[in-house]
Amino acid sequence: MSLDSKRIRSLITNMAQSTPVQFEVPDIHCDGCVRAITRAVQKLDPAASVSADLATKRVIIGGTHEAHDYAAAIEAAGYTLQAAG
Ligand SMILES: [Cu+2]
Repeated sequence: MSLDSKRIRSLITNMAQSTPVQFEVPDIHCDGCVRAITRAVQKLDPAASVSADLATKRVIIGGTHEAHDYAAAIEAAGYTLQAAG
């Protein structure tokens, strides 16, 4: 899994920079994915609130890190992001 940070950055420019940040993650298909994404984000930012929703395939993160850092953490866990909204 290689991180395409340029692509991530271009995704982020289309998103609001304030928290909570919201990502659409179409690869979320079970509770295991929800847990994996939650773990990946909280490994980066233990204090973050993470709401990964199986039904809507959205991840909403409240925390102090930059949106692109959260995006990179989720992609590093093996999930592909789409711009939400
Ligand atoms: Cu899964």
